[in-house]
Order: sequence, then structure tokens, then C-alpha cells
Amino acid sequence: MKLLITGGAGFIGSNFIRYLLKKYKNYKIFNLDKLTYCGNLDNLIDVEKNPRYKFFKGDIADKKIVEKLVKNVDVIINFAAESHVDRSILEPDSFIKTDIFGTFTLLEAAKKFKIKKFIQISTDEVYGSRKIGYFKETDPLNPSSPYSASKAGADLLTLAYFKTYNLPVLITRSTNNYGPYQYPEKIIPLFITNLLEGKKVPLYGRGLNKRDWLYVLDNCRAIDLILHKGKIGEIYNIASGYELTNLELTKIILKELNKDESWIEFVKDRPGHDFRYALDCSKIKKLGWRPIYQFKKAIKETIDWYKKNQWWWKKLKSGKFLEYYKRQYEKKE
Ligand code: NAD
Ligand code: TDX
Repeated sequence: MKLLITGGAGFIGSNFIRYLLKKYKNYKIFNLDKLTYCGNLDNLIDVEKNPRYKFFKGDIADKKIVEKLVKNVDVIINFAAESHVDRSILEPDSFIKTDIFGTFTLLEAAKKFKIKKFIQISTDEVYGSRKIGYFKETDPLNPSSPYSASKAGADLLTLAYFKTYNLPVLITRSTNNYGPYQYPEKIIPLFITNLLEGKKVPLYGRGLNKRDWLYVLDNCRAIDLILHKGKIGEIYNIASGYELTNLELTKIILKELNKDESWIEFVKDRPGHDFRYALDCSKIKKLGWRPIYQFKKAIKETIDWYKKNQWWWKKLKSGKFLEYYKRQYEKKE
């Protein structure tokens, strides 16, 4: 099988490429990535010389490079996105361009070259927030931020290409991932690396918002199953079922790094902050998937990874990153 993975230099995409190359010895992978601030070829240093893997620098919204690659593959898995909610609040433009127009460009090429499968990697955030209960795949979309609205737009376009053109599409919607190679702007790597640098951790509001935490390799296993056994035209929710308030999560990280609660800085809340995401995963469970990574063990291993791989994140937490955080805090005054 020949696959085009987009956004493969990001967090989940790079973990997925490594997972696929190891598991399937006859699969060939093209990785198309624009290398935005969070796209990082260091994430794939160990596979870059693999003869079954090839990297292409480019934009999923650029029809020319997209068509050149799509005509030579069987499957497209679209991980490429602007993915950080806070950035989407400050600068939504690139979210619309990549998450909506980029997905449209890929769908058009997939239609033109009669691709066998198109998998859109979406998110739990498209359903919006709920205090109790769990979203099913059939629930209406109710996104809150420019990020989740742009992902919802991409989902609707993807489904329209199935209904109108019979394009063989599938969609995955997962909860919050954590693990190695996650850009240190998302809560878990930001908090671990801040503490390792001797800085406080900025908790929004009172830290009572809840998230379901999915280890990235459990997500890779789920996407693999959907690639091989998923039903065309269907959406699949993916979650661990392990929910924590942000304050509970922060206390776990603090404890692992031998720090007390004085390292927490309660800061102004994120505008439009979703209280809780939670998914009903009975559909993917019927296909045969279950999460196998225990949070308590996987978070320890994740913290260890950031401790041991300071070369990886230290260079990311300088330059543009610092400028961005300065603006975040100006906004919070
Ligand atoms: P990430 O931000 O770490 O990586 C995104 C990658 O896409 C980067 O390598 C970036 O360079 C690339 N990219 C951005 N714009 C591009 C463009 N126009 N053309 C080509 N490449 C481009 O994101 P992630 O956390 O790995 O998320 C991957 C996907 O999974 C996204 O679609 C995201 O919406 C979805 N998702 C993420 C999570 C999570 O918790 N991280 C949860 C659910 C869904
Ligand atoms: O500094 C912080 N302080 C804080 O309290 C940051 C960065 C976050 N938070 C809170 C906000 C959220 O309630 O932690 C929670 C998690 O925040 P993020 O790591 O920014 O993730 P979230 O907003 O939940 O979105 C993530 O999950 C779904 C990913 O970024 C998305 O790409 C994915 O679709």
C-alpha cells in the first residue's frame, strides 16, 4: 500500500508514521508537511533514511504539489492542520486556510485521481462541550473556537464528498492526545517543560475544565484499525475514558517532578473555553479497538521522555514561541 500522510512532521502524524513503518514492512509512505512552527523533522530523525519513507515540504492547500503526490498513492490520511485553540483565538486566518481550504484541496485531488481511501483526522472539539454524558458520532456539531469550527467545516466537506461524489472517506474524532514529540504549547508538554525550566505553570480559570486523555499510540492503533477495517462513509470516535480536571492533571505532573502547588499560576481563562469533551466509543469498540495504555504509567513515561529529550524541546521554546507567549499574557492582563 502507498500512503500519503499529511502533517506527518507534527505530533500525532510523526508517531503514526513511525508506528506504520514498524508494523507494515511493505507499506510506502509519502509525508507532505509545510513545516509550520510546529512541524519538525526532528520528530522523524530515526526513520528519515528508511527507503519506504519520503518527505515532501509543501502546503496541503497547494494544488500542484498535492496532485503530484496524490496521483501516486492509494490512500490519503490528513493529519495536517493548525491545531492549537489559543492560537486560533489570536490569529484564525491560517486555520481557515489549512483546515478548511487545505482539506478541500486534498479532497479534490482524491476525487480526480480516484483514491481508494481518504481518512480525515478530526477532533472531539467539533461537538462542542457538555457537562455530563457522551457524544455519539450522530450528534450535531457545535464548535466553540475558530480551531474547532474550521475542523467542523473540514468534516462537513469530507462527508459531502462521500454523499455527492461517492469518495471513499472515513473520519476519526479523538480526544486529547499526549505522548512524545508534542509541541510544548499544549498543556501536558508545556507544563512538564516549564517545570523542568524552573518556570510556573499557567492554569486557566480555576483548572476545573475536564479533558479525556488518550495516549498517542492508542490513537495510532485506532487509526490503523479504521484504515483497514473501517466502513466507508463512517465517523469513528476515539477516547480513553480517562477524564481529569486540569487541576488534577497539573497535580499529577507536579508530583512526578517533585514540585508543590506553589508552582501553579492561576491565569485569566481562555475565551469560549469548552468545559468538557467526552465521547461514546462503542462504535470503534465494536470494530475491535480498546485503549491499552494506562494513564498513570504512560504519563510517567511521557514525563521521562521530556526529561531525557531536552535537545528536542529546548530549541522550540525560544524565538517565536516566546513572542507568542508574551502576546498571550498581554491579552490576559
Ligand atoms: P500538530 O500541530 O503537532 O501538527 C500539525 C502538522 O501539520 C505540523 O507538522 C504542521 O507543519 C503541519 N501543517 C500545518 N499546516 C499545514 C499545511 N497547510 N500543509 C501541510 N502541512 C501543514 O498537530 P497534532 O496534535 O499532531 O494533530 C494532528 C491532527 O490531529 C490535527 O488534524 C488535529 O486537529 C487532530 N487532533 C489532535 C488532537 C491532539 O490532542 N493533539 C486531538 C484530536 C485531533
Ligand atoms: O497553558 C495552558 N493552561 C491551561 O489551563 C494551556 C495551553 C491549556 N490549558 C487548559 C485548556 C484546556 O482546558 O488545558 C486544557 C487542554 O488545553 P490544550 O492542551 O490547549 O488542548 P485543548 O484546548 O483541549 O485542545 C486539544 O485537544 C483537541 C488539542 O490542542 C486539539 O488539537 C485537539 O483537537
